[in-house]
This record gives sequence, structure tokens and C-alpha cells, in this order.
Amino acid sequence: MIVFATNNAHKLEELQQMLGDEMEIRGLSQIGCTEDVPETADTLEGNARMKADYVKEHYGLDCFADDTGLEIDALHGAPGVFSARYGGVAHDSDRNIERVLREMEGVPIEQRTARFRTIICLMQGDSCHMFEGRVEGRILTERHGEGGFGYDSIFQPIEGDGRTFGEMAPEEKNAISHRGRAVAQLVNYLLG
Ligand code: ITT
Repeated sequence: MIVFATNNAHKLEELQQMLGDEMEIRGLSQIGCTEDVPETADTLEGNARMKADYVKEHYGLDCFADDTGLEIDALHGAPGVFSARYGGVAHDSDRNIERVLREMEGVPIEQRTARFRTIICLMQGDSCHMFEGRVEGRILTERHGEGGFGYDSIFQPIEGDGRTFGEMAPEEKNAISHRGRAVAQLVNYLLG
């Protein structure tokens, strides 16, 4: 059994599917953790580590935690670690996207490069392993597609046919996405 330091049921289910019957995953609520796990570092690596450390320290269980950010070159790496609350309100994707589009007004297409990066920190016994998944792409000037979540409708991956993540089926996105890639490495390691 291993703990995934998240309350996001969708992420839990996805991971359990990838791990199959060989390893059971429990979310925070399933280990009785109802308090807010601190996530106040200034890097994705720091936040993933902080969440994993918290579970290890308070519950003594092997665990892993993730953090994801969108890094836009023209904005010097923003929103990065602030991706969830860039528009001022946590988890309000419309506001987050509006702020990004506003700040990128007039930036030519060749300078609209960006990437999603996911970091997973695994704490097993006394050892800590970090896994990283990334996908390169561009920020479009307007939204395309209703699928996915977060910044998906304005992110066009380089590997693809011009569609945004918001226009892709979940399986298509997962096959090339930052999170899909980080999770694949974790699963390989755990089942290896
Ligand atoms: P937790 O409860 O697991 O912490 P979260 O919303 O903070 O959920 P992440 O740390 O994975 O999720 O991601 C931070 C933000 O980055 C998220 O709120 C979205 O705005 C954005 N984001 C993450 N993954 C994304 C994806 O696959 N597509 C589009 N936006 C994404």
C-alpha cells in the first residue's frame, strides 16, 4: 500500500488503473488526513517534497505527491508554481486564462513557447525519488476546445496536429502530457 498525497479523486483513480492489482493506493481522506497539507514552497519540486514529507512525518507511511505548473517563456516562467491561482482566485480556470492572455497580448506566435511540467516526489522508507514529466507547446491567442481542465484550451502541444489539449480526447492528452509522462516513470519504478 502506498499513499498518494492528494484529495483529487480523478488523479487517484487514474493512478490506481495504471498500477493495476499489484499495488493499492490510498488518498489523503482514506488515511484520515483531513487537514490542509502545506504547499507553500516556491518551486514545483519543493511543493511535491513538502506534501510527501508531511505524510511521511505525520502518518509514517510510504507516499508520493505531485505538483504541476505551466511555464511561459514570454512571462519569464510564470505562472509556474502559481498556476492554480494566477488569476487571483484558487482553481478559477477562466480567470487564470484571462490573465495569461492579457499579459501576452501582442506577443508574436514564435515567442509564445511554453511547457507544462509535473514533478512527483516519492518517499519510500528513508529514500526520496523525484520524477519529472514535461510537454512543450505554445500559448494560443484564444481558447479552443471544451475538454480537459485548467489551461488546456490555450495550450497547443508541439507534438500533435495543431489541436489544443482542450480539443483532445483524454487518452490522447495522457499519452503525451506532462502528468502522463511523470506517472509512467513512477509506475515503472514502483512495478520495476
Ligand atoms: P491538487 O488538489 O492535486 O493539488 P491542483 O489543482 O493544485 O490539484 P496541480 O498541482 O496538478 O493541481 O496543478 C496546478 C494547476 O496547474 C491547476 O490548477 C491547473 O490550473 C494547472 N494544470 C495542471 N495540470 C494541468 C493540465 O493537465 N492541463 C491544464 N492545466 C493544468
